[in-house]
Amino acid sequence: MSNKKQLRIGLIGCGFMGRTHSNGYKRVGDFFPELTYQPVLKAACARSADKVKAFAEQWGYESTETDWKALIARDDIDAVDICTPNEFHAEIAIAAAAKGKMILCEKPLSRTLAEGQRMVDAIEKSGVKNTVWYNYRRVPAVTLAKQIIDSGKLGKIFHYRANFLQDWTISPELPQGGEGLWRLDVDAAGSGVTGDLLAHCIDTAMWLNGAIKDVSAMTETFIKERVHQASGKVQKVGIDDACIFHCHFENGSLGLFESTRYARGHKALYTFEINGEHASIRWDLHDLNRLEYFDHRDDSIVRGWRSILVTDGDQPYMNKWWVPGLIIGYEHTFVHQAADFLKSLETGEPCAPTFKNALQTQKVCEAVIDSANSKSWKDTGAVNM
Ligand code: SOE
Repeated sequence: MSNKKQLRIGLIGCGFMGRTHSNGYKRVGDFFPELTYQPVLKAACARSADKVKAFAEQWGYESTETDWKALIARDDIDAVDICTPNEFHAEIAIAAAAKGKMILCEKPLSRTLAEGQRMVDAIEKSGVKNTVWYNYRRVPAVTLAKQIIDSGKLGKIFHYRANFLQDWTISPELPQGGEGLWRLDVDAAGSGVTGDLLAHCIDTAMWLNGAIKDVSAMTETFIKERVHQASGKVQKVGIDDACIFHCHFENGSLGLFESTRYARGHKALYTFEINGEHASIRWDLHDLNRLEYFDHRDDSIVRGWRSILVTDGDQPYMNKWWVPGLIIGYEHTFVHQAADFLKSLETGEPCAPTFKNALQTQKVCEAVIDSANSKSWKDTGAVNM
């Protein structure tokens, strides 16, 4: 009989993200045995009864629901995990907060800033614990980058550069809307690459380098019309297929960000580089265990880019896994976030990024879209948190 406290999870949305989060909950107790809380997979929810049943059997959920309102009404659910398309985040989160449920929400927080603000207001009113799954913060090499920057090793930071490149929407035959393709439908997603991919880059950037003050952006929609899965009709495409923006950070550094789903050959290439007065750092999702580091203060005869394989026990999260030299992957970032959330229940500390943190990212996303539409610089209103 376990003496752990239970965190009874109700997960809504059984797609790709439902799987990543479920895997996080299932693994966390094995690798973080010191935690007082353990997740219990109480209920999974999706509109299709067949789909949710299969999902629950596959991942070990005790029960199923086909209506999220029924799920959040249940007394045996402590925390609601929102893995739905973006269009449902606000409605579910606000209702769940009113019922006093903790909320773990998939990124981006919301489709628009106004929606995100309503979500923040709701969790502040009810005081429920909350977090948003910006999982790349919890790649050990990225967390190490944060520690190195905070230690001051880079000195004054001059430049922040990030890319998130994909190529999966190049075909004009691809419909918009519906399962798997809601990311192409502006009503469901809110925006295209800005909210889906750049949001990750912006979250990491503001975590590592502070608030983004203002932006100048351009967006492009290469395929202007696509068949909509719901109506079967050809409809205007409302999302941005590609977005490039530059910006000023609050700390005086310059930022350059690019994201597209039209970079043939790239499936999910997330990279960033930061250049400081003394040192630089760069990271690449496709080699996620490595952090590249250059320090100008090194002796000139050995000076050069170091490739740090982040697998040692004294590097972030790695004492939880195997032995030095053995690597981990994408799925581990979700285990780490689950662990940090459970830990935050013990300590009473927030589990960042909270809704409030994620709202800062929404502010930048909104300013990016406004800037592109108006062809002008926009202040973001984002603050250091
Ligand atoms: C889109 O293809 C996507 O799955 C994003 O929605 C995720 O957030 C990103 O991590 C990978 O790409």
